[in-house]
Amino acid sequence: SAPQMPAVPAGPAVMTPVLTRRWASPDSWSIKTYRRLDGYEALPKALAVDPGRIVELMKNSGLRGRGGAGFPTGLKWSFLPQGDGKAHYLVINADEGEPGTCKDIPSMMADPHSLIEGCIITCYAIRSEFCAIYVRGEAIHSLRRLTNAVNEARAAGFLGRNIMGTGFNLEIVVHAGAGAYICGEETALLDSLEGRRGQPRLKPPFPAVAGLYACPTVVNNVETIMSVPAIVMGGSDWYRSMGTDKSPGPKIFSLSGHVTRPGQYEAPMGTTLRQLLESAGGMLDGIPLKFFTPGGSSTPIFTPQHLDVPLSFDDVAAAGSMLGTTALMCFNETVSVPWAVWKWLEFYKHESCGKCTPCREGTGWLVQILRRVVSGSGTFEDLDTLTDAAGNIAGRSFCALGDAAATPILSGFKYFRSEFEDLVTGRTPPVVESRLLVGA
Ligand code: L3W
Ligand code: SF4
Repeated sequence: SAPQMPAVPAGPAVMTPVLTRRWASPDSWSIKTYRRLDGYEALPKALAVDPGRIVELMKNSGLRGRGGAGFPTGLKWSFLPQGDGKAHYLVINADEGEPGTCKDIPSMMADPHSLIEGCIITCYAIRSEFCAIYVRGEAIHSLRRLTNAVNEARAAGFLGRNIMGTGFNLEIVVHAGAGAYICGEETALLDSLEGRRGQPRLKPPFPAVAGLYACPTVVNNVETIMSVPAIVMGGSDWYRSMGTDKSPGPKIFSLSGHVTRPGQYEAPMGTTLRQLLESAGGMLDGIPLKFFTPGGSSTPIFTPQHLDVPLSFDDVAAAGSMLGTTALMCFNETVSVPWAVWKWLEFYKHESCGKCTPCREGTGWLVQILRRVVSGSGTFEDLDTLTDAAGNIAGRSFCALGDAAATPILSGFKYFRSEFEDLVTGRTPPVVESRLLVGA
């Protein structure tokens, strides 16, 4: 059964309006509003110093990638070889597809110029004259908004040739994917951008060495690059005054599921789910929390015993999961864990790109077995096969999607194995009728 929710009093999350501070302003997406609220003021500051100093600033700030892995941003930028005579590229991963994640698309809708200003500063720092923003295919509204914002920025002289009279040239292209989850994996994204079928490449070489068109490329998440203008304006000490020592800065947490006020909550890294829930009005209708994901369905689930885990990269890892994309999907006591695991596995099976056998074949097996279990015709042997197959997919797949597919099963069994057993023995009724299972 689910662990009881511990009664630890805590104050509401300390909000840090940095990334979201313009969201509530009228026409927040227009260049007029952006400039009225200090927009494009970081750019001349950055262009006035040597590019290497911007890279140093990012290193000192401790900014870590917001796309899921938390890789140090300044370090990634510093990997690009200098004086190599090759083109350098910046590619923005705006393919937000991780289940539960809803931070990048709202950010691009509310404040596209923060991303564009961040792109211009980043390109200057890494000596790139071309940037592509790869937007998830379904998010056509953010594609339109970004395209308009790019046009506004060009008309204002922030893009094109000889930007602000500095001799720096830059073009930004906004590109729509076709709606494949795997294109959020950085090398599959690059293949897709080059016009090929999006499938992961072997790493190394990392994109920093051989990325877009085999040239040194920085691939960063939207929220990462949106943080750049604020760091240029405020400095690294200011940035480090928020968050934790190893995970500094503010973060946009996506709260979804059985929450009174789901949405985006900006707070310092290290804020706990308990604090975020207080800001979000608590659990819907007061029905207690049963389990949650700290960073999307690819991260091992947590239970109420983890409500006070600081949501930073290291603290979440120490507690046995991953911060991922800070997509906090909250499920109350009415939700069957096997049902949620089955739903997630249907997603991973559908999105598996088919390149490697453990993931392509394994996700299919897992789904077949889970369908039997949730419809009441599973066996104890099925439960053993589930954990065995998931354990063999994890660590043996070509990219992180295979590991991610195994994660809900392994963590679901870790905390809630009895729920799977109860379905097998018939102690609980099936969570879905077998006639409703498409392709079962
Ligand atoms: C140069 C080295 N670069 C690492 C770079 C690398 C990449 C970044 C992180 O997965 C996670 C995944 C999902 N020289 C380098 C180097 N890099 N070593 O650093 O690399 P890595 O391999 O640790 O992670 P990744 O492949 O980028 C991201 C998890 O995020 N996730 C999914 C997120 C989904 C989205 C989305 O919806 N778009 O973000 C959620 O948890 O499972 O573990 O840039 O090149 N020696
Ligand atoms: Fe494709 Fe899955 Fe293999 Fe990744 S793990 S390469 S998504 S088949």
